[in-house]
Amino acid sequence: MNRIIARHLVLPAAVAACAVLSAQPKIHPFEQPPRLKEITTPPAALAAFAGRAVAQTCDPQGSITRDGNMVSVKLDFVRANFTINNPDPSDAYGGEDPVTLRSYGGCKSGPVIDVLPGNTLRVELRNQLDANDPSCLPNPPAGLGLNGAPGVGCFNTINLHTHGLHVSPAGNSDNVLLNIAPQTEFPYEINIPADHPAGTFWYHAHRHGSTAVQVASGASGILLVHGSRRYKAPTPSDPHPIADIDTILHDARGVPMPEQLFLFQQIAYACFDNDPNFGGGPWQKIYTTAGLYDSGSKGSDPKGPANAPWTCPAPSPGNYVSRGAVENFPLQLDSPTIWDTNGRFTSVNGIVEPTITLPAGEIQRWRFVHAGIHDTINLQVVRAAPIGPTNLIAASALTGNREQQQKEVASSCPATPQTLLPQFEIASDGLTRTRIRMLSGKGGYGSIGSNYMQPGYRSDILIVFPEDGDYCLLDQAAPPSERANNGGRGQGPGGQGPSKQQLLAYIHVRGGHPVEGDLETYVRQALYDGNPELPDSVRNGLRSGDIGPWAPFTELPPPSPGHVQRADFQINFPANAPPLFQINGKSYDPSVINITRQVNTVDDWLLTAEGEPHIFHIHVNPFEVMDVTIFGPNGEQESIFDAKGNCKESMIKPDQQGLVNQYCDMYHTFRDTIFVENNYQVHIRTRYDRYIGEYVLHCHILDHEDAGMMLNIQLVPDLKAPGGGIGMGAMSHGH
Ligand SMILES: [Cu+2]
Repeated sequence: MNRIIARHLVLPAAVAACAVLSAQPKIHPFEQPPRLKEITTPPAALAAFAGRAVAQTCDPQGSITRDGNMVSVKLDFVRANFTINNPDPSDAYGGEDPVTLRSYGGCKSGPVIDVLPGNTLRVELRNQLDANDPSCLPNPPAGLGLNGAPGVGCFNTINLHTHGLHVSPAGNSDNVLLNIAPQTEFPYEINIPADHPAGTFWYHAHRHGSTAVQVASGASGILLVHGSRRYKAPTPSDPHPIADIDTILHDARGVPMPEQLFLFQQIAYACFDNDPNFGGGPWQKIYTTAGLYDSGSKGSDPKGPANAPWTCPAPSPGNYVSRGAVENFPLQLDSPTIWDTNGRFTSVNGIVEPTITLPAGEIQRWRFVHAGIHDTINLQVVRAAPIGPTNLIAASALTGNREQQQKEVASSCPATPQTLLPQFEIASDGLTRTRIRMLSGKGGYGSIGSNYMQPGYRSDILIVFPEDGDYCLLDQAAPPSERANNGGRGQGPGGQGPSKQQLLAYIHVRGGHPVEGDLETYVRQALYDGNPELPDSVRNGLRSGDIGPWAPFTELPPPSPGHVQRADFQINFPANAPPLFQINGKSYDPSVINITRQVNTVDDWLLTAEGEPHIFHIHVNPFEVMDVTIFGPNGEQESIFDAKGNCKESMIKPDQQGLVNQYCDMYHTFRDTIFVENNYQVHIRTRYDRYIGEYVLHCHILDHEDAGMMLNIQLVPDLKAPGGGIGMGAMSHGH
């Protein structure tokens, strides 16, 4: 590791000369998220993952024990002290901001949990937070809660949601209606069915009212279901045998493609002035470059503290600056533009702008998880300008706050059709696609090389770097006219981004072997060459991008007539009252079942959003994206897709990141989370497979969810039977 650092620390003279404030930029090597200590030897199917020695600088609190199909995880939920690197040279802490955050396991990212289909995942969740929780009082102090949005608060009460897993939502399983109070332990038991698809999933806090505060603190981790089911030929009785993409991602000798995990977090820490003489209690005043930001200064002055980057001044006698924390919902989370203005960086496995080093010519599997709460990440991989005046990317040496870095990023990481590196997406939301989707700068519809990720999304890509050089992993900014929040009507600020460019990681490609020619052909040929045991027709399919045999789902049957549900997302602004965050005209009421459906039936859903875009997520079952339509000039609906399922050329603008583009290549794919843009209608279909119980659908902009944008849905065995098939029809629960 030291050698890598030394090699890239050679700074061009221009940088060295102006780097007065910080002696030299500190390089932060890319790290995988931490893994828990394995008490037992993992089974062979996991040895390459769970058993491997991954460089990690944080040992999470807890452990994993495996006994046959039983996987027992001990996991502590704690308030942990650590630092988050800050590239701003004026940072008072020398580039390492001290923070105190709620965390699964005590590290910046939750530990990775590796499981197999058929495993029973037991999680002994120990909530070690302080039982004295002022945010849980009936009338919490001003900032700790959200006036008018009942339920926001109890930031020390948690639970555990396994996002994307097809498991029971009831009892001790993936039940987000549970409240695990501080100083209690709870045994989760999640039965992952033997026919569960392998893929990239994640877990996060989901207790209504504290979800956003906790996830914005980093309370999330990656959950991988690894699969070893090899391709089987279809038969009349089993026309689509289950097979895992994991089994074909290797070379001809069986050496697996190296795999990297990317947990993107948007940790919204602020340093507060916690003057004990201030009557309103702690967590009311945030330090910014424009003075203190509090509920009284939450105005619209563009130069005021409400719109200034947050800072962490050094403590001194007479000032009571806190460590970085996420404690104040209205100030830190409840604004569509706060992630733009607060100056914080999207981190990768807890590290801001880490440096990845890898060889040319090596095909790697990168698993992306968007664990942020709020803002779009528009992922691009871009070849750095080879001879910049400063060559900051080569030196891993960008300094400055986000604002200051933007100019450098734009010149060092120019995104053009020539510089964009293709991403070959093999799975979206953890579920293997039927065809490899190429995101590239070269030709074709939607081909702007961008991988739009909304909070909750996952994307698995294959990537290969053709030659030595320096590259940028970018969250690319969209021009104002194409920002999600604009709604196509020229209104509003650029909330829910991506409105400001950010470098997510430096990529240094050194050694290996250069790739001549077309990367798509190279990747497809590698899959062909790596799997000589497959039947010729299937193997030839790989050479044309067909990975259908490893996709877990085939087309859903149409629903019975009348099986149409709606989810209309809307923020309503009543006079003289706080805004109401609603779905279908209702804010969340934990005591009400909003929708009751029968298990093993199929529904179509129509998703819409008004005013600003929202993100639909439903638990337990994935859905199939049937269509996306847009209002035509006369109010009629027009599909964005042509007859083949490709985005219509007339709908997209070449070389730009139009809003339509993020839906291109979603036609008839399966997902569990989807962006719902203003003026669009998203048509999805889902089968309520296997599991009964109560669970939720909600906006995955998590401050919206906490503020009320969530519904309860109940699945029952039989809608026509007494009690929906649950209990005795005439059963009385009273006395
Ligand atoms: Cu929303």
